[in-house]
Amino acid sequence: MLRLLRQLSGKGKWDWRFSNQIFRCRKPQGESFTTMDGSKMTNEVLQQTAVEALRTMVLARAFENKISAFYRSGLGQISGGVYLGRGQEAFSVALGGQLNKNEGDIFAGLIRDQAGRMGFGESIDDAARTYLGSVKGPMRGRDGNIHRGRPKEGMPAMISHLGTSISTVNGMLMGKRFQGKVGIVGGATAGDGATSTGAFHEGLNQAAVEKLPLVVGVANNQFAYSTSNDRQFACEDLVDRAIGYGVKGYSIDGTDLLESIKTFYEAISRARAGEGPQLVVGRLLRLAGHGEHDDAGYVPDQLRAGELGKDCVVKAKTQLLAEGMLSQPEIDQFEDEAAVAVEAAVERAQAEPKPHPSEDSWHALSARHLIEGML
Ligand SMILES: Cc1ncc(C[n+]2csc(CCOP(=O)(O)OP(=O)(O)O)c2C)c(N)n1
Ligand SMILES: [Mg+2]
Repeated sequence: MLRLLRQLSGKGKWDWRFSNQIFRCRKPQGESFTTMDGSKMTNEVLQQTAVEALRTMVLARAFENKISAFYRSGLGQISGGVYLGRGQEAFSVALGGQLNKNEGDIFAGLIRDQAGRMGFGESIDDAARTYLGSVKGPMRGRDGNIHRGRPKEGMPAMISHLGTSISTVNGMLMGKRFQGKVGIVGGATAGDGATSTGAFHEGLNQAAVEKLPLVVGVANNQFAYSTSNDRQFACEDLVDRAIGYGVKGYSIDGTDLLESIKTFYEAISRARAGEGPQLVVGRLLRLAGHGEHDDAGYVPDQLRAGELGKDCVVKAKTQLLAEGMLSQPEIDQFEDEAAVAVEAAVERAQAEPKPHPSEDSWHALSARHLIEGML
């Protein structure tokens, strides 16, 4: 890892910053990697994005494994439910990790988007504090799991997992448009089940009509809780719907990190260039239950054993090694760093106070403290 850092920084091309126990690298400012049709990225950018994405995936997986272990222990550290993004990290980080928080982009992550959230810039402390109920968390210890956000920093809290994020991001993008801000992209995610809701249709239609710079990542994990694709929609591929909305559609293997990165790079570039909403549908499988209370016994063994059942983290490691993008010792270092970061964040959150049951006002949610930057 350090060798890689030295190699990259030695070329003077990358700005590595140390924050929240992880190095974050930024795209060099002022350089354009977009071709005329917005579809190509240089190999150097692909490699740098993929390496950072894998590191984020490893961290997200380690964090979620820890939270899952707490939940399963039954010792009461977690008062809400636990919902994992296991198996969906590649697709998630390919969107969240390629948006630029510091330039005003927006990312509305859902319950499967721990990797995307971290890729966008959510700190591991925000995640740990929310699950473990610390008052220092962005929801001040009141939210059991994933309805957390920092709207001022481009991370709206999710309302529901069922398609509502699209309208939320539309509103934020319209607000930026009215303020005269240009070149900003909003990313929203949805599941296959969410695409059947009115909220999804209304949101995507509105974005198309307004030609908003919106990128929607639909993680088709084959099930909405236990409802399979054949009970969910009658079109062959969800991407077929893009034509009906009048937006650009992409259908990809969502377990493939490099394919996901390249596709979202193109989609984000197009949205940023003013070409309106982009719909990316990724085929994958969630490698967990709907929540940790669900054993997912309804998922056929054949599906688990097939291509979609491949673990995207394992696949990405193999892929990046084969491409010569990084070495096994560097991957091992990612794992070690992630384990240390998770333990440290959990220890910090556990040591912090929880909301007081009688002294706290317990209004459901007040975003004022977030908007005013008081946390
Ligand atoms: C309006 C609304 N209806 C139902 C639910 C309960 N619910 C939460 S997630 C979910 C299934 C979602 O399936 P999908 O969109 O495929 O996402 P996945 O869980 O597979 O990521 C349901 C029924 C909800 N949160 N909100
Ligand atoms: Mg689903």
